[in-house]
Order: sequence, then C-alpha cells, then structure tokens
Amino acid sequence: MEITLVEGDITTQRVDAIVNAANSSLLGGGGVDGAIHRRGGPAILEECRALRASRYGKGLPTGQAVATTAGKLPARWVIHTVGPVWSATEDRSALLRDCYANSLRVADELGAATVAFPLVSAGIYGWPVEDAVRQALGVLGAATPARVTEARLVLFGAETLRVAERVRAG
Ligand code: AR6
Repeated sequence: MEITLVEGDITTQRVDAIVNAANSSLLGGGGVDGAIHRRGGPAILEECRALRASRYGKGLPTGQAVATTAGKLPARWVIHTVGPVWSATEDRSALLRDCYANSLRVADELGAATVAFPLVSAGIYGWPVEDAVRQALGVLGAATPARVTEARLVLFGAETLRVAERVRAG
C-alpha cells in the first residue's frame, strides 16, 4: 500500500472512501465532521441515525470505525471513526492508532482501493499535530491490506503538510 501526503479538503478527494473524524454520537459536529455532513447531504446522517438505533445504541466507541454512504460526495463511502481527546497526563495513543487500523480494515472489507484520512484528533480534540502524524504513519506504514492500494493522508493547510512531510522524512 502506498501512503501519500496531500494538502487539501477531505470532502473533495476523489477516492473510494474518506474517513470522518467523528464523535461517538455519530450525529455530526464541527471540523471534518461538519464539512462531511454539510457537503455530503442528509443521506449520511440518515444512515448514522439508523446505526445509532441498531448496532450503536450507546454511540460508536472511541477507536472503532463504521461505514455509511458518502451521499453527494465524490467518494463512495464515509468511514466514521472516533479519535481520543488529547490528554497531557494519560497516553491515549493506542486508541488513536486503533482509529487508523480499524478504518483501514473497514475500507478493505468494503473493497475500497483508495482511502483518504484526515489527521484524526488533531483539531477540536487537541492532539499535537506532529505526534498525530507519527501515529498515523506508524499504523499505515505497517499495514498490509488485501485490497487498499493507496492510503492518502489529507493535511489541512500548507503548514500541516510541511509538518507531515518533515515527520515522514524522519
Ligand atoms: N479537510 C481535511 N482536514 C480538515 C478539514 C477538512 N475539511 N477540516 C478540518 N480539518 P477535527 P478531531 C483538519 O476537529 O480533532 C467534531 O466536532 C483539522 O485542521 O475535524 O478528531 C467531531 O464531531 C485537523 O488537523 O477532528 C468531534 O466532536 C484534523 O482535520 C470532534 O470535532 C482533525 O480536526 C473531533 O475532533
């Protein structure tokens, strides 16, 4: 699997699946989540509500991932995952790695060849950008999915892309 770093908006990516940095309610929010629901239209929220009424009555647990339609977006699926809120006193990085591993597994099960990830937890949830990139590249770099051929990390803004490229270069 090839890992690519691009600057951009996750909602405009021409890939099979995009990952949403959601919250456990699955009912929307700000940041990536807000943009996806706004541009994808109501079909996404409808499926999220159905998931809450069936499999995830208590919400989607942190670190897990579940797919819905992508509505009007160019992608075919949105894979919702819930990152951990950053903590300076507790190491929650295993949960952040779970987000990438589980989202990639769901994408692979769906038969997606290309998947775009935002920098989960690195916005409203406060995770330091450099470490968020390190966790993402660690998981994706070690993964050997059967069908996914490209994992694209979509960085929001030129400065975030620059940080990601520096982390990747070591
Ligand atoms: N495309 C790509 N990246 C983006 C975009 C976009 N359109 N918008 C923001 N980013 P965040 P979190 C970057 O806050 O930290 C929501 O309310 C952003 O700069 O979207 O996991 C949910 O409902 C940052 O680098 O997600 C949850 O309650 C990264 O994407 C909560 O926020 C993630 O920022 C989740 O917070």
